Amino acid sequence: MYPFSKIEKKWAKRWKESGVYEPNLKTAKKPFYNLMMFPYPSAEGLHVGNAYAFTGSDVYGRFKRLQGYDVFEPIGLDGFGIHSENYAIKKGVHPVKQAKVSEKNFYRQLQMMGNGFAWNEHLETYDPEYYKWTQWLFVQMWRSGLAYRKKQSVNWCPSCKTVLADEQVISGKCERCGTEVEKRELEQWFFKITKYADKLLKDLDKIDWSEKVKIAQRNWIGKSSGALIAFKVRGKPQSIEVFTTRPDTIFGATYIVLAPEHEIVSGLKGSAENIKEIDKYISLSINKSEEERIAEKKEKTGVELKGIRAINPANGQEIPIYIADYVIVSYGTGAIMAVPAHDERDFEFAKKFRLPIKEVVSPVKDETSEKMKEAYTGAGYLVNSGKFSGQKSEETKDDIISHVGGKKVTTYKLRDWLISRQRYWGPPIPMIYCGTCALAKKGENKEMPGWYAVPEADLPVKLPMVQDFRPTGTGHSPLSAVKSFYETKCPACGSRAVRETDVSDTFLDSAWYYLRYPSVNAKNSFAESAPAPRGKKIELPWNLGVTKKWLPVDMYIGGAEHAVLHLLYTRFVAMALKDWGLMSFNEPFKTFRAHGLLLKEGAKMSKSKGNVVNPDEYVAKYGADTIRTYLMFLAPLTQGGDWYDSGIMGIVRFLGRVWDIGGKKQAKQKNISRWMHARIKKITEDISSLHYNTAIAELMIALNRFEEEGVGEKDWQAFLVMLSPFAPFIAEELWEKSGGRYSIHRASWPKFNPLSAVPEKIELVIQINGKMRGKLEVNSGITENEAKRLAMELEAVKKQTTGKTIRKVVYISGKILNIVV
Ligand code: ANZ
Ligand code: ZN
Repeated sequence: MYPFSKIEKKWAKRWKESGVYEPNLKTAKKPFYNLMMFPYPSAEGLHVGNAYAFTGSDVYGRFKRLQGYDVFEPIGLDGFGIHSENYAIKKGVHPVKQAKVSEKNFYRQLQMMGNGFAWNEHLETYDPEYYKWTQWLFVQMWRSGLAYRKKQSVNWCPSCKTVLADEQVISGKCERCGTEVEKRELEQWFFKITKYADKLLKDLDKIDWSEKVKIAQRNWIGKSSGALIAFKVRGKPQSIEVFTTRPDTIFGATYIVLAPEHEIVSGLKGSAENIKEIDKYISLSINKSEEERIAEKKEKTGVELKGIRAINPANGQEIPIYIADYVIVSYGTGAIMAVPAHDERDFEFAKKFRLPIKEVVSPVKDETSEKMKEAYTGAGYLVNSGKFSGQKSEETKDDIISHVGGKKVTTYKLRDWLISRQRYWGPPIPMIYCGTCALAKKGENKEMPGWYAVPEADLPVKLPMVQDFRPTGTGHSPLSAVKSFYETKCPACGSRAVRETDVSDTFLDSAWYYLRYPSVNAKNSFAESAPAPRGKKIELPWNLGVTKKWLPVDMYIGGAEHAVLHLLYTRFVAMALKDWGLMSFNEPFKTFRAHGLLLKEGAKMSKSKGNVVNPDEYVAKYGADTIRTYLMFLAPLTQGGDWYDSGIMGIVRFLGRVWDIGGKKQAKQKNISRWMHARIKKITEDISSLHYNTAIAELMIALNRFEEEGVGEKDWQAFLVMLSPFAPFIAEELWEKSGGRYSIHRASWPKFNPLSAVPEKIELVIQINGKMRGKLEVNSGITENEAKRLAMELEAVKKQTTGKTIRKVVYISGKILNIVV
């Protein structure tokens, strides 16, 4: 093996000293902001999955730099929050102390991987200089009416002992620790992300993001257009309002279903004949999680309100009323008109409870089915629908809504962002509650008397050092036991007041970090137009000139698992900042690509399986260049890859051969060869589309040829430049040897002439046992396998090889293929 460890040390030092990766943030001519999701230290060190993602992003940044862009590739740590705190608890170390250890270790590893980071602009979310602005952001949300406090049934993780936002509950479990989430009735802080539901949805069409992430966001926002329709209750003053997306099916509504928690139930059940049965059903179902209740496989359950009937407003028919837990109280109105003929859930329920299934939409005009075997959920022609029969279902929706006196509405699945956490390791929510003002009904927001934001000038509200930092489980943060922290004065009347003791969600820290990087070392700007205090000039967390130059982010790479978490929150915050006049764009990331998952021999890496690859160990053994190239060679970046220890040797040999050729003297050469133009074209296209694996394969083909035929200096230097995004250290070393000017990472990407890049044709001689049996005209870049495949198709070869075993195939690149039988 070549002396990688000496080379890697040497160049890492030189790069840092000469600032090759530090663009001039004020004067850069062609800015390109290349960002990767910053890591959260929730473990001993960098996971090889992080190394994979970061290398993938770094290759792109290096490619752009070589193409003449001023690339800015910053890095930091998302070190505040539950993930880091949970790790500290597990280790039995105070999070303040653990943060220092993690920071050192993560930064060492990130440097070791050879990424072209602009280290001068690093940031850590637990730095008071940073979280001062996270708190500032909270204050602006409050002043603009986007932050509010409300008592509500919320998600509670009994293990993390805190509430969670809906986005942080994955299949009913805590996103951080996997514990089953419970419901608790608590007063909490929320951000009104729902105000932006429509914009968040519409603007998806304007951004170049991985399609699967866009789809996930669309589904999460869950816009649906439907109607509210009232069903009278027979002989009672009440009526039941349902939400439906299919008003066209109303003639087929054969019963009503209420969610067990629906408020009308308490008023109605008194007149039912089976109160006991109803109460029993309700108490059983309200303890189930939503996830469990709407699971498709689950058998439908429910109970009828016996003796009570609703009236279908379309045809005056009396229909029964049920309570069933497949209807969710928080969606729509918490009540539905059930149309078993055209809705799968209703169909199943009707079968079980022997309720009438009445067909009202038929795929064929004027035809009805004998007996329905399953719900027909498509569009078609109305049947059994009074004067509407015969019309197209899609076209009658509006007419039917007005016929029954309904109202058109749009609903969203998206809920407001629950932002408070009953934990220690986060930015204290910068709010103060004054009891005196509350009694006098005074405050900054009429609906929440007594509440005041901490004035901007008093930020940050520093997180105090608290020995007993562990979550309490009482619904209050550990800060609620720290008198010296929470006792304060009312900013309005000066009376004794208390601070909010919850901290904010980690995802608020990461919702704006990309804005801060370019301004870490610049002077902040002032702006007139923040939400308030009106008319005052307020300081911003960033410099407007620098922000304008560098943002929005040009390329963002990260995990798809953040689709409806970080990637949604960030867009919301950007839209709010834009509306406040503090930013000139709505969308933070022009292009986003989700990288795939890195597996270990087909399996997901996990501590419990003991199959986690530690990048340190491998870099020490093979060097960062080899590990980087190996990772990128696995598959296209967006697909992920499968790590096999045995696969590394292929790259070890490849770079070893590169090293050997680099040690030889290159022949004089004036221009890049025609053959090389074709390689350059392919590699340029492959890297642009994140198909790094095939770009590397192309470099391997080139190396084969160099070994067989020698290489001129121009071709060799072009090769090194194209290798440098993957293997930056060895490329720099060999570049220097070849007489290149420091640094290769500021050199120019080789240009290809599209005409020259047309593959050259060559003549390949096909031999059997050393005897010529034919000739093939092929592209000069042909691989051995491809040549073999074509040769086997030749009649002469077929004749000579049928019935015989092929012992070996000798391929002399671009010249001879000899088959030994
Ligand atoms: C009658 C109907 C007939 C419906 C039909 C569907 C098909 P999306 O598209 O997800 O918005 N629904 C309404 N509120 C509900 C709740 N709280 N819990 C469970 N289901 C609820 O779904 C809207 C449809 O889901 C609504 O339209 C309603 O059923 C049901 F052939 O009304 B539909
Ligand atoms: Zn948890």
